[in-house]
Amino acid sequence: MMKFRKVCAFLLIVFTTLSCKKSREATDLTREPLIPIPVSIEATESVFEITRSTEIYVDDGDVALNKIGEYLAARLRPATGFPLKVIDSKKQADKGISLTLDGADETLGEEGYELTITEDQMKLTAPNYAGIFRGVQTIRQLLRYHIESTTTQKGPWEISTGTIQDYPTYPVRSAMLDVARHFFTVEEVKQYIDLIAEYKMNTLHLHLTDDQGWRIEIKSWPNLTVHGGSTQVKGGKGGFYSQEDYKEIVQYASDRYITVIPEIDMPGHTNAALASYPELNCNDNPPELYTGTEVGFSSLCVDKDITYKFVEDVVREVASLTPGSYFHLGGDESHTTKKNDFIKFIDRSQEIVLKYGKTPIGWEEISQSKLQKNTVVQFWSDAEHARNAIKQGAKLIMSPANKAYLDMSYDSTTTLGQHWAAYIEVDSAYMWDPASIVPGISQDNILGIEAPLWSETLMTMRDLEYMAFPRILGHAEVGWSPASARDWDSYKRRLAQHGPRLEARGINFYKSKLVSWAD
Ligand code: NGO
Repeated sequence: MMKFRKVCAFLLIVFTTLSCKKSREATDLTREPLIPIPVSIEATESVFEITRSTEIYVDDGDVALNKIGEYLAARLRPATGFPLKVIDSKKQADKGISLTLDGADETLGEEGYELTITEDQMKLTAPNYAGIFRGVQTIRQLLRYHIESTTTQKGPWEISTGTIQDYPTYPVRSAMLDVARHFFTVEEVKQYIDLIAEYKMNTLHLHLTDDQGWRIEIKSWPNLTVHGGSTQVKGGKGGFYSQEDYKEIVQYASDRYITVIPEIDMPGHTNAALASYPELNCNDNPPELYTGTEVGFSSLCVDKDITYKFVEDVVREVASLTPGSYFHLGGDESHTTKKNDFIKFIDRSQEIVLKYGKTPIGWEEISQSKLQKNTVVQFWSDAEHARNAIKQGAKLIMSPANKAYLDMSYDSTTTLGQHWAAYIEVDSAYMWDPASIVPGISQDNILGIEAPLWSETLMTMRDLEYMAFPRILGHAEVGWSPASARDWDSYKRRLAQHGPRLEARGINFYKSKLVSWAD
């Protein structure tokens, strides 16, 4: 009898232990706080667990996949403390984490992916590497926020089971960084790249030149950086990227499937260049370096031949360092350039950009000139310019200043930023639809969105973070997720869960009172 009881007790323990695995608190993949919200999620209400013995399998001999596997492992190793070996696998793996292009659904497109999670396996498939990289960001967000810690945390590392199918609404989802008003180092730009990558953004627009500073080395015009890069707003010491530095940024971005768009702002916003080379001025008289924050007072001398030699040298050198297909030629606020001169300048500059194999982009004012076939126009405030652009068949990047500008203060108590366009609280930065901003312009006319971070008032990385976070998460979702899936209440709930995640990464973000931040 005693023996029978012991056996029963033993069986009970075994049974409870086994059934525990299945009956762990019900999980629901559809309720995970993902940002941007995926196109479709189906839940199967069980869990997959990353353990000490989990391995990451990638297609055999696929160097790019192996690199993404290592990227994922590097993100997960510190907090889990697990080895997470990346393994080239000859046949499709049926356990652990698998990253594969094999059998992917081509209709997912350039950046789409499918993530299938069962109790035994988490399988990420995509027709292209960019899709795998975006899907990896989803995996990171499916784990508890402790995964962002740089020191070992207590597990378990569970992920709800089910299937996610996902792809972006707009092909361009960009963040702009103004490194001209205040200079930011290569390391700081890399940090920003890492942050935007996590939210599936795919473009970094670098505003490399402005009145207050020229930040990219041009070997044929060295004084641009020697003199023109030597200061910044309020007279700090400024700085610039050597061509090697710039290449390093471009490579770092490209490793994260992010394209860099360089901007050389012309013909206005050029005081730093005008101060560096007398011959670029109509009167050959160079102005002093400028450390204020006014806009619209400078212009290259549009009638001089040397101006176009300058433009061509700069475009040639920067284009040769830039693998991405776009070159941003600025074109905003040339208030001291006569309209005809402006048009003449933009016409010639577009041709120069095309000559060096790049597609021109310019701020909305360039739609006053004759746009080349593929020239892209960036809307920021004037609906008429945007409509002129689409009349000419151009596509738009939408950066409405009163929604997408990250340098706008949150409210009247924000000590950083400006508010000429609006105060932009976290809800306002989320509740906008690129296709409804300008009457007469629809989704078909739009290539994507961009959230620009102008740096007149921003001096440090902490300043940048405070203005960008959490608003940039909202812009990332506006660009990625279908309008039908976007909803402030759902977003607010998900964003609340990102608070601890941002904190774990040490990001100085604005804790808006509109959000009930999770502890
Ligand atoms: C404007 C201006 C920039 C300023 C920014 C500040 C554009 C396209 N040009 O936007 O030079 O830095 O506002 O918000």
